[in-house]
Amino acid sequence: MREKSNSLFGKARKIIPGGVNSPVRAGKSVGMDPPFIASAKGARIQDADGNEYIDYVASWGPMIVGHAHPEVVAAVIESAYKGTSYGAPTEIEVTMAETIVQMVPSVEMVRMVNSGTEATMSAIRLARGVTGCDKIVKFDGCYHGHADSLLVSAGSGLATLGIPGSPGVPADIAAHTISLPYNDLEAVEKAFERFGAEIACVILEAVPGNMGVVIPDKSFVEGIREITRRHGAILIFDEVITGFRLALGGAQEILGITPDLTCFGKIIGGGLPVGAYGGRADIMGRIAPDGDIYQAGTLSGNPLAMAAGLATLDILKRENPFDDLNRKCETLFAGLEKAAQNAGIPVTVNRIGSMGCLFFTQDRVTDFATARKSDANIFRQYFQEMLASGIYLAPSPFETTFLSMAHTEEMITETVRCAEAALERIAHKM
Ligand code: KE4
Repeated sequence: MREKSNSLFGKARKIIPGGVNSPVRAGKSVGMDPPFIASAKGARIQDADGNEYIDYVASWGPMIVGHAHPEVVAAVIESAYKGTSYGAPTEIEVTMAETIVQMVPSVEMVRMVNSGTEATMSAIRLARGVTGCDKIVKFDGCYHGHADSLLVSAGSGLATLGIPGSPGVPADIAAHTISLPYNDLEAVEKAFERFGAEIACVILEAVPGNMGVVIPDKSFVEGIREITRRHGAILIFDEVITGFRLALGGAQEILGITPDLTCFGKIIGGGLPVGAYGGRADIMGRIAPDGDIYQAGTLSGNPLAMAAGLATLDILKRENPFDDLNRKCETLFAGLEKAAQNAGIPVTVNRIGSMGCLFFTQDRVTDFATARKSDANIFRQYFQEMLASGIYLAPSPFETTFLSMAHTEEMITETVRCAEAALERIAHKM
């Protein structure tokens, strides 16, 4: 089964916290030790014991063109032979900036960083610096990385000042964060009535993927755009997941909303460490060294990461796979939903483009409170059954299933067949 993975995990736990370099990989919520991955190609990954899986994690989103795409690999190799980092400006960084500006009309200027966390952390500092305000608004269930101001869980009720979501986050930092229910425009109105003059920005996942997938009400995002404009607060779209995934122009193209700043990550690195934030030139111009708001990074714009990201974006621009990705994702989730219904297991599907999620609840899922009604015990069994059948899902009920260009109809049919058997077995144990 997974002797090599288990042995590696045993060693890892002694010298890496939790045996992993990012908590969600440990799979605590699915009650099993994680397979250690040895290689990947297209839509398939192989673990250290040689077990092969169809991969729907896609490295949490970046691998939209598939693993080890020949053009991406070639670009990285070619770049590596010229050196791996200079700490100096390069032409490829200009090309990446030009590409993002061309693909996302709301972005007039962009700064490269090394992760989604750095992108959102920097965008918030910029918003605070430009407005002179300290408070920020986020939404329960949205994850924007692990910067202090964003590791905040809401107190009960609306327009409540945040409380630290993790030890180590000072209470007086968390107190500047207001966390509200997603899709609740009235709560946003109330927060601005109460704190309007103190609010620097509203940050949201334009289509959340970190409470499972939640579909924004059009009136919600349109309302937030109007409220932020009315109060002079900066609207930040966190498109670390949705950027270049839902469309060439990301979720903002689908939603028809123009944010003031956008945060990117994942796909723009093609699997290498990259983040970026960008938007209105009058705001971005305040960033050092032209401006007075500081942000920096030794490896920002790293040539290998730029090469991998640009190769990925070039493939997306050339192939324009979004309709096909949407169709494949629709087929997958229609099959999964039918499998659950045939097994008599209540399920709700939220899906948009190439990202989707099964919630084991019969209620609609429109925010974190409703997402949490999903039966974690059924999800745990489902995850374990699917992994045993060779289907690699995100090891958490509050993540996203990602389709890539490398997923074939045959793989989707196989996945649905595995789900039918898995859900039947689970139903028989209920
Ligand atoms: P990173 O710092 O992990 O590159 O990006 C943080 C981030 C920001 N915004 C959104 C919408 C994100 O989804 C993320 C990171 N996503 C998680 C899982 N959905 C990364 C997985 C992990 O933490 O290992």
